[in-house]
Amino acid sequence: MPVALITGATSGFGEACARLFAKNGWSLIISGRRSERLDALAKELDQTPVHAVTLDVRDKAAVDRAVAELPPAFAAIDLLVNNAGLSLGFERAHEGSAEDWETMVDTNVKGLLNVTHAVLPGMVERDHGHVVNLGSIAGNYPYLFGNVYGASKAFVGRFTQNLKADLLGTKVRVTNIEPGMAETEFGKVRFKWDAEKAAKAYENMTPLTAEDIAETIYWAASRPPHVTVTSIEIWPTQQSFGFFSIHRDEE
Ligand code: NDP
Ligand code: 8X3
Repeated sequence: MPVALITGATSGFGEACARLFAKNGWSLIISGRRSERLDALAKELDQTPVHAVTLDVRDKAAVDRAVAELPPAFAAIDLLVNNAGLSLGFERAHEGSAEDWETMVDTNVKGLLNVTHAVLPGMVERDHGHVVNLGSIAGNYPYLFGNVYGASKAFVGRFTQNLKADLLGTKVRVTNIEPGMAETEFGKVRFKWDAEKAAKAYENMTPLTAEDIAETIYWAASRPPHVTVTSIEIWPTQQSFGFFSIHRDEE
């Protein structure tokens, strides 16, 4: 059975990926900070071998320990879905919170590096594996209030390309998935659990779903070994460059 490590499996894309990969016969290492959600997901997927690890990706020592101490059946990771991430706050840069900026960089940039650093050497040693990163359209195009979040996702895009360069000569693949607006807990986190504001962002448009993204990740991961999908932008039909429905009220 192939093994996938999914970060941020307690919600949204990560949780949908866990369900889809389980359905397709994968073993799973699911991780996130909210243990009770990991336990519930493991229970739901009771036909699937699941190893649940409560983990904050910002804690490098904990990430290293979690990967070093994997039970033997889960130790050879075939697929890493570097999904844990967040956007915090939605304001112009000169009004932004330094603490929010630091949390975004620590999670979306350094957290993704921590997990990659712990997992990638094993993949190269086995000459087999796939790293799927969660970038965003926010990393490719600027938009109002996107400042640090978009920059953190631009990092993910370029890091993915540079991994591709470094991995030439190995059979390890890398992919950057770059979604537009998808309705998950992401909006609630971005608006600090102001549910009304979060919902407003999706007013008069049909956002992507977590399942849309899980299917996209699954498609990229299930191409034959000689095919690497380096990046996929996936947009809601009713979103376009620089557009958020909430801007109409903010400006
Ligand atoms: P959710 O908020 O639904 O899920 C985010 C996940 O990340 C949660 O499981 C959360 O788990 C985890 N996470 C956050 N911080 C940490 C941390 N420090 N350590 C470990 N896990 C953490 O959002 P989505 O599913 O929508 O987002 C997933 C990824 O996709 C993110 O990287 C996001 O930036 C990206 N993305 C989202 C888009 C969207 O519109 N929804 C579009 C484009 C990209 P827990 O809190 O339990 O730790
Ligand atoms: C999140 C997608 O469109 O909110 O990465 O920037 S968007």
